[in-house]
Parts: sequence; structure tokens; C-alpha cells
Amino acid sequence: MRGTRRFGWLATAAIAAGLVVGSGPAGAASLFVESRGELSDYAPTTHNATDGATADLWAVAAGGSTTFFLFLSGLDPEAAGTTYGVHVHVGPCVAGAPLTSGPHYNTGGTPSPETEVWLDFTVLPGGYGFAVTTVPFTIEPGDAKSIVVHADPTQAGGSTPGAAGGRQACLPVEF
Ligand SMILES: [Cu+2]
Repeated sequence: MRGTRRFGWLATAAIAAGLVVGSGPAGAASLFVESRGELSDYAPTTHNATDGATADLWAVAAGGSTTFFLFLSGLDPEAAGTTYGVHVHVGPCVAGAPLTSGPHYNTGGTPSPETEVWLDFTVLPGGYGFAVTTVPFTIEPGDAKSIVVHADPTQAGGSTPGAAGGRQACLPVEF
């Protein structure tokens, strides 16, 4: 099952619980975005830990910040202990065509967990993985369309911050 929806039950619950402070003007970033489904394969000719895996992404915006929750299942249990880089990208997922996802969503400046959305995860025994990050910005509708799983962990520094190796899987997200 694949689906992206806005203002789902969690947003309703969050508003009821007073967790979401205020709502933006019309056209502003959604308070809650969810996308769930099987990952698109960006490297169909090679076996990867993400082949056939399912991901569920939540983005919850509040007070100008956004918290992202990523949960994955169906990963190859043999990859337990391996860390993969994950980012929000601006372009859409097209299976077998990794470059359609385009560059990282970036608010300007050097790639970092403050200017981009990084959701690296480590495969757990049983083939699960999760990541949580909070960034000091919100994503406007249409400004990003996917999350991409890479072959390596994200480089936080060095000469190529944000680099994480080849693109191996993708999940569409409608911000
Ligand atoms: Cu990326």
C-alpha cells in the first residue's frame, strides 16, 4: 500500500493535544505530511538491503521547525549494523532513474543537518530501521518530492559534506 496524505489523524490528535502551536497562512507548509509505501528501487540490477523494504515518513511542523520520523521495515536482516544515508530531495521518485530526484532540499549554505533533512539509519536485527531529526525550517508545498536512501552514511564534514554514495532507493513524499 502506498499513500501520501496531509492532515491525517495524527495532526488531528496533535492539535487536540495542543502540540501544534498555531497554523500558518494559506499556502504555508503543511503541519503534517505522511508518506508510506514500498521503496522504489534505484539500483535494480544490484541486490541492496533496501530491496522490497517499506518506509513510513512523518513530517510534523510546529513553530517554524519540522520534526521528521522515518521508520523502515523489510530491510535485509543480513545488513544489520550497516548505516545508510537518507535525505529529503527536491525531485520525484522514478524507479530505475535515480537522477530524477534531483539535489537535496537545502535552505542555503553548506550541506548540514541544519540546512537539509538528513535521516541516516542503521539496520537493526530483524530488518528494521528508524531515524528522527528536527530541522529549523519548514518545507513549502511542492518544494520537495522524495526521500532518497544512499549506499553510505552521510558525510558531515570534509570536502563533500552531504555526500552519501550512490542512490539505491526512494520514497515519494508530497510536501
Ligand atoms: Cu540524498
